[in-house]
Amino acid sequence: MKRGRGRKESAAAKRRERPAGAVAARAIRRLAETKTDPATDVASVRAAAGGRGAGRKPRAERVAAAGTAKVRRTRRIGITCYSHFGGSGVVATELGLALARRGFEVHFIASRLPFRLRKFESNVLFHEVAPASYPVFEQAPYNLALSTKMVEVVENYGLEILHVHYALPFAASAYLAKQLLLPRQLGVVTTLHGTDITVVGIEPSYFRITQFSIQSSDRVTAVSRFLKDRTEESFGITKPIDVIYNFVDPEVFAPRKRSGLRLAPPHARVLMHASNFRPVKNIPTVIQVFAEVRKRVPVKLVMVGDGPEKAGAEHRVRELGAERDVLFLGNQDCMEEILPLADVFLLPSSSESFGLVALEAMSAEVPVVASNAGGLPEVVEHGVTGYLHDSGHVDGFVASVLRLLGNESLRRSMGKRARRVARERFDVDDMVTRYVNVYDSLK
Ligand code: GMT
Repeated sequence: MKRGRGRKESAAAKRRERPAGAVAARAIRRLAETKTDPATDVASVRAAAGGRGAGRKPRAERVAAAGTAKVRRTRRIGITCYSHFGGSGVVATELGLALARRGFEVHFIASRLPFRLRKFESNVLFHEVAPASYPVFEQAPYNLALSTKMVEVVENYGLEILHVHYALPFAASAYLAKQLLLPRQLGVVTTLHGTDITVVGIEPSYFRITQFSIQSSDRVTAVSRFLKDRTEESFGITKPIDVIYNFVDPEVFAPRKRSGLRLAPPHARVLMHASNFRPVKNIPTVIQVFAEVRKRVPVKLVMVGDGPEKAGAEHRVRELGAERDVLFLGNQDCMEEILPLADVFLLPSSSESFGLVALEAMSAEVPVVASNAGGLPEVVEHGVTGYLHDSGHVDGFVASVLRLLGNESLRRSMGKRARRVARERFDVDDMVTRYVNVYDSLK
């Protein structure tokens, strides 16, 4: 590559090193302020944020206290995740935003701006990984460009920790970055999300590298007990794995407000599904359940998301002659506006390590009818916050959906219990505190 072109490209790369959101100057001013604040220590921040040892204050107060409490020195962390639609990217982004509000300096290192990074937050910067292409490459090696970018950001910004979400290939890239940086110490935390363990990680072509990079991470977390157990069984991982559940902000995912938004006429009920339309989501069952329910109750099916199974689902809906009753919304990033419009949320996955969208529905007071696969029973309690059935048990799903749609007081009371459980067991502040504890244990 010619020198002149290299210089031009590195200028372009510098422009990509930008704080997320538009108001870069404000972010930089805030960064400068936090960096020089010598006053107190991390424990007081944790206590202010409602961590262990802190009296349980109202959430708004806890967040405000966490945001204003002073830290001895700013902690700098890199977060790598998939930026496209998907639960692991949502968790990584919401965690990063919450850490920034607690005074961390957060550096997202990814192929593009994570889709949920849609609000401006000072202390949050974004570094784009752009692998150079070359005619010899069959595919540009993203993993290597990622390791290189990780090294660069750690060195330039003094990061102490890299937290990667989804083992493949991010834990391997972080391992390589750590080796390249020696003797400098860098903590690598890997969060396992689902198919990195249950589907793709166990493929013979990835098994050994997945196993090695999990075992080599300094700390490993999994989003459910199911996923922790499965990781230990499938990969023989011997190092401790902390279970930190996914979380939801109940102030964001809240019950339906009186608004003009509507997905169905007043006499019809709304059955909703949202996913990335991959085979594990069991999309044919969603359509089958809807078709059966529709024979008995006026109902609209709202399908949110996109993926390989969507075309087949659209085809099946046309075969049923039900186009007018099914709305395929495609990918949407304002799920907090859409989920509360559902009467029942349906998630019949054949494999699901957690089911973040089910939790978001619960937080919005929508009862969930789901499969009992993987970690879903840790989120949805059968007969309390929704109903669980084997993923192939169409009649069970139909009966549960009809029971809820036919009894408004049952539907409402289950919805309320679902929201209470979401608040009490999966609160964002509690889970973020648990991640901070993991970072603290690296010292
Ligand atoms: O593992 C995947 O399929 C991708 C991943 C994602 O990015 O959406 O989904 C997993 O992680 C989510 C966040 O932790 C979990 O809520 C999903 O249950 C999990 N998906 C599966 O296990 C199929």
